[in-house]
Amino acid sequence: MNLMKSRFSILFWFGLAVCMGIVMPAIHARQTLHPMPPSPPSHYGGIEIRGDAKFVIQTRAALILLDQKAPAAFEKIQTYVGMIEQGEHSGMWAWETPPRYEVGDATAFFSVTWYASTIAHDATHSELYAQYQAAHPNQPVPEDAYGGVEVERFCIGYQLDVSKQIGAPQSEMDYLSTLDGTHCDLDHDGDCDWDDYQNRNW
Ligand SMILES: [Ca+2]
Ligand SMILES: [Ca+2]
Repeated sequence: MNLMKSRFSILFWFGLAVCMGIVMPAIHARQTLHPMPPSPPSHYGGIEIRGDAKFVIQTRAALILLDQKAPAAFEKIQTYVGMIEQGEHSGMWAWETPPRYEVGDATAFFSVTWYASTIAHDATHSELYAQYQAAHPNQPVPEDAYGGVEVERFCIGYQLDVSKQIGAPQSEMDYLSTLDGTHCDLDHDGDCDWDDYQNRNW
């Protein structure tokens, strides 16, 4: 009887351990393969935020920081960015209604200050697009009106100003100081086009 009991108990624990061993990695793999489900649309200051719950929390933190520490930049963002959406890469879709800043996780979760500064950077691209469009009604907006090396330099300069205002770490400002406006030309063929966008790891 005692022998039966201990054999049962060994088998029981062995069985449990085996199950745990199989189930836990399976749960882990499932979490890795499928991101969190999207949250219902969230808003901050009139800007719609779309993505999973972690992304919404991080985006709100970045917008609150801008609202409190860089109010002029925040006002520009409210004017020229209508939606911030979690995506595979980061890019500003200035010609959409409303203008949409798509953000990859590498950018959004690097730090709240870095993320906030990129929102200010991309709002500047959108502002340039909208300003050209307002000045030239019913005309297509040329790419160099809101993109290209000179525009990138301008947007990076603005991003650096905003980084200072929001108390970004020195390392982030040092990094921005090293950029010369060609960071978007990932295949080094002299332009920043769709091929480069597809190659972005940010
Ligand atoms: Ca290129
Ligand atoms: Ca190209």
